[in-house]
Amino acid sequence: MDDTGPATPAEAEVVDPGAPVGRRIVLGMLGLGVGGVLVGARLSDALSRLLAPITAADRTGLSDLLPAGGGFRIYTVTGSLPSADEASYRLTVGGLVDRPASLSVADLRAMPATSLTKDFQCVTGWRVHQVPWVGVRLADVLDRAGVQAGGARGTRATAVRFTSFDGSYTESLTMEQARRPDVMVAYSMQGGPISRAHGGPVRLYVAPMYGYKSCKWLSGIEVTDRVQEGYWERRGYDVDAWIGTSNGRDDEPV
Ligand SMILES: Nc1nc2c(c(=O)[nH]1)N[C@H]1C(S)=C(S)[C@@H](COP(=O)(O)O)O[C@H]1N2
Ligand SMILES: [Mo]
Repeated sequence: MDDTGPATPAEAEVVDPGAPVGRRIVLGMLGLGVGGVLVGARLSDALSRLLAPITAADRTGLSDLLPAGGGFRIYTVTGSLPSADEASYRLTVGGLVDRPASLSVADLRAMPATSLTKDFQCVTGWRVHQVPWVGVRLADVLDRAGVQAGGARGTRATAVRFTSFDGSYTESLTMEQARRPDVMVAYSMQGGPISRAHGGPVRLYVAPMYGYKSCKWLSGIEVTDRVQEGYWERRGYDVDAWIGTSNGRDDEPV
C-alpha cells in the first residue's frame, strides 16, 4: 500500500452506498434536493418507495439512471454515468502484446462464451445473491492479442491493467489472476445486456474478488510489467481483493 490514501477508505465518501448516484441525479432533477449525505438503508429504502411511482411512469429515460433493483447499488466515482452505444463501442487490448486489438461487442460475442453465476459482493458489505454473468474469459482475450513472452530489456508481461471510458477508474490484476477461468470480460448480466448503470456495454467481472475489481465501462486492457494500483487501491484498498480474506475481513464473519 502507498501513503497517498487513508488506511480505511470508504466508497461512501465518494458515492454513498445509501445514496446511489442515480437517485441523487433524479432527486436533483425533481427539485427535491439532497443534502450532502444520505446515510442508512432505511432512508435509502424510503427514497426508493418515494421514487417508485415516478420511475414507473417515466418515459424520459431517467429510469436508465436508476439502480436496476435486486440489491445492487450503482457506483460511479465520477459522479455521472458514462454511456457508449453498442455499435461504436470498442475495447482496446494493448501493451506487451504481439497483436494489439480493438474489439467490438460483436467481436466479443463471436468468441467462445463463458458463463458464471455467483454472489456479487462489495467490500462495504452489500451482497447480491446468485448473479448470472456471460462474457468471454479474459484469458481468451489475452491469448487473442498474444501476450509477449517478454524478457527483452527486462520487461516481462506479469500484470494486466484495466481502464474505463469514465476517464477515471482503473484496476489491475496479476497475470496469474487474470488468467483464472472465473475472470471475464462480461457483456451480459442478469439475463440481458449490461445496462449503462451497471457499466455496459462491457465490464470486467472478477468473480473471486470484491466488486471494486470489476471495472465498469471497460475500455482498455493493457498488459504491463507490474501491477499498478487501481482507483480504490490508491485510496487504501487491498490490491489482492479476495472475497473473505482481504481488506482486513479475514477476522470478521463473512
Ligand atoms: N468504472 C467504475 N467501475 C466500478 C466502480 C466505479 O465507481 N467506476 N465501482 C466499483 C465498485 S466499488 C463496485 S462494488 C462495483 C459496483 O457495481 P454496480 O455499480 O454495477 O453495482 O463496481 C466497481 N466498478
Ligand atoms: Mo464496492
